[in-house]
Amino acid sequence: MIKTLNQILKMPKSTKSIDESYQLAKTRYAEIGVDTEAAMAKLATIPISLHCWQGDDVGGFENTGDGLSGGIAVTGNYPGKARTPDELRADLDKALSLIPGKHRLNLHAFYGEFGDKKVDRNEIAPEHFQNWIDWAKSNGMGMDFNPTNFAHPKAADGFTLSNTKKEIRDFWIEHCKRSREISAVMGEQLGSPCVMNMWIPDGYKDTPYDRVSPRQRLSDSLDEIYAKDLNPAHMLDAVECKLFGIGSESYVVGSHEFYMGYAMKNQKLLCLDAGHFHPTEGIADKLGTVLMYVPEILLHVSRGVRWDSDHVVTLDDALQSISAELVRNDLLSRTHIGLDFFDASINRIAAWTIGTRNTLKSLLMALLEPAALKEAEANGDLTTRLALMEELKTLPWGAVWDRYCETQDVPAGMAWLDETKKYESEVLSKR
Ligand code: RNT
Ligand code: ZN
Repeated sequence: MIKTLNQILKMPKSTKSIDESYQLAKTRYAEIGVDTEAAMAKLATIPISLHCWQGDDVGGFENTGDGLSGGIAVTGNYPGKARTPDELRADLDKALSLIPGKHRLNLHAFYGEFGDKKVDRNEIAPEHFQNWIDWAKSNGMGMDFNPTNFAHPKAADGFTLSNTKKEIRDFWIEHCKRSREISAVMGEQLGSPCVMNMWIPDGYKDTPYDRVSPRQRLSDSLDEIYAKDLNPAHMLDAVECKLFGIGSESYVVGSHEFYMGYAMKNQKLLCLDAGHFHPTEGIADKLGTVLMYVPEILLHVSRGVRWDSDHVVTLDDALQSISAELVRNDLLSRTHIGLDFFDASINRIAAWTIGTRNTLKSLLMALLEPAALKEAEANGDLTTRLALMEELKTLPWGAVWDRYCETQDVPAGMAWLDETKKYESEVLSKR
C-alpha cells in the first residue's frame, strides 16, 4: 500500500502503536540493564534555552535599519518572520507547544521593547524587558540574556570592547554593564539564574601586526564590566570565543585561548559554540576538560557547514557526542544548554522545533546507554566497548522518544509538522 505524503505527515496518530512499540523497547533496554522510565524522567529535568533570534533572522526590535553585522549572516527569505515582540512570543509559544519538557528563553538585548522612543544600547534598562519577563513567568520559564555588541553604527569598524578609541569602548562597556543588571532582574523575578553571554565580533579581515594589544584592551574592558559583584542566584557571566567571522577571517580578538584563560582566571562560565572552531573540530572533547577548571559552561548548540554557518541542528555525530559527554561524566548540572542557529530558508517554527527536538533526542540516546559500557572500558575490554557502542545505534530509542512526547503532551513522530503547517497557513502567511 503506497502512502501519500500527507498521510505520512500525520503519522503516527495511533497511540496504540506508540504504546506497543514502547513496551517492546522497554523490554529490549531492560535486557541490557537500562531503565527507560528513569531515562525519560531525567530528560524531563533538562532545560534547553531557545534563542529568540531564530524567529526573526537576528533582526531585533530597534527599528534603526542598521541591519545585521558583526560577521554573522542569515540567508533565505521564507515568508512569515516575526515583526513584533508579540508575534515573536506567539511563534515561540507555538514552537514550545511542539517540544517536550520545560525550557528557557534566550533573549538578545536588541529585542527590548522601546515603544516609539530611540533607546540607544547604552540606555537600556529592565523596564524594556518587562513584557518578556512577564511572558516567561506565565510560561514557568527561566530566561538567559545577551548584550548585543553588533548591528550598530558604533560597531561598524569591527571593534567594540577592544576598540582603540576609549569613547567607543566606554559605550559598549556601559551597554554590557546595563545588560548584567537587566540579567540580574530577570533571574530574580523568575527565580532562576539568568546566564548572560558575552560575545563580541571584534577582529581583522587581514593579518594583524599586533595581536596582543586588542586582547589586552578586551581584558581591561571585561574587568570593568565585571567589577560589580552580582548575586549568582540571579545572574551568571559567560564568555564566548570564536575562530573567525565574515570580515574577521584572519584574527578574532576573543579567541578560544583568550576566553578560556579569562574564564579560568576569573572563574566565569565558558561558552562553547559548536560552530566556532576549525571545521572538523568538535566541542564534545572540550566539555569535561574545561569543567575541570571553570565552574560551569554554556553551550551554543549549532551546526557549521563548511564555515560557522549556524545551520539548524541535526541529529548528527557531533551532537550525539556532546550529549554523551555530558551524560557519561555527569556534567549536566554544571552545563547550561542553549541553541544558536538561524535559518531563514525554512519555516522558522519548524527550525526551532527540529533543532530543539534533536538536542533532546541526543540527550535521550545518551541517557539510554548501559552501565556495561563503562564496565567494559574499566575492564580493558575495548572490543566489547566498540561492539556495544555500535549496537546501541540500532536499539529502539525512537520508540522511547515517541512515548516521551506522548507523556509530555506534545505530538509524537512527525505530527508536529502538521501543526506547524496549520499555523503557517492561519497565522504566518497573513504577515
Ligand atoms: C556569533 C555567536 C553568537 C551569536 C548570537 C546571536 O558567532 O555565535 O552567539 O550567534 O549572539
Ligand atoms: Zn554562539
